[in-house]
Amino acid sequence: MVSNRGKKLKIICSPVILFTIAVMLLGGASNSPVQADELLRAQAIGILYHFNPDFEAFPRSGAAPLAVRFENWTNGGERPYVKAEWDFNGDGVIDITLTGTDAEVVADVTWTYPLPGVYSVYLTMTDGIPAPLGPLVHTETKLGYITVLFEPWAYDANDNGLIEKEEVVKAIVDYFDGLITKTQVMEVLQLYFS
Ligand SMILES: [Ca+2]
Ligand SMILES: [Ca+2]
Repeated sequence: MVSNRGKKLKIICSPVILFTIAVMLLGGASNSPVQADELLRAQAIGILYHFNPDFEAFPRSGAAPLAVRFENWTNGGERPYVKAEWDFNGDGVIDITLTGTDAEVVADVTWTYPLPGVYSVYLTMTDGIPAPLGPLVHTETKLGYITVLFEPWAYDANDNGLIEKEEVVKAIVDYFDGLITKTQVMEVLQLYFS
């Protein structure tokens, strides 16, 4: 008897059923305007679904070009997750979108940063709550998360241990394109003259 009751309670406590009950209760309470309904819906979802997108990067700093692997540590919400959208350089443009199975959505991704700088990273996750209740879409923001350092030897394009004229020219062009600083182009020039 006791274990049966426990089982029933467990079924009743599943997020989808709890959410449905909450919407019925909240929706039946009044004939409130649409905006208030939306607010109640958002509150009910917030209470019933803890959805927390998260990630970690390895490594978080190093010389350009820097290849970084990102692990998706999202938890909560309703699985399977349906979409992961990564913006690795904080410019508002999604660089990689993952869809498919839950495993494919949360798969590791790798991004190479060609240029020095400090980059913010955004991960937007879409979970699997069916319409009209869902899906939930949440974004995890890590400001200034990746630091890509300047390495003058990166201009040794043919990897022969010498900075040659055409390689210096590349650095100077990058400087005039605003990709590297004056100090950085001077570092490349020093290697050329040394
Ligand atoms: Ca981007
Ligand atoms: Ca060279």
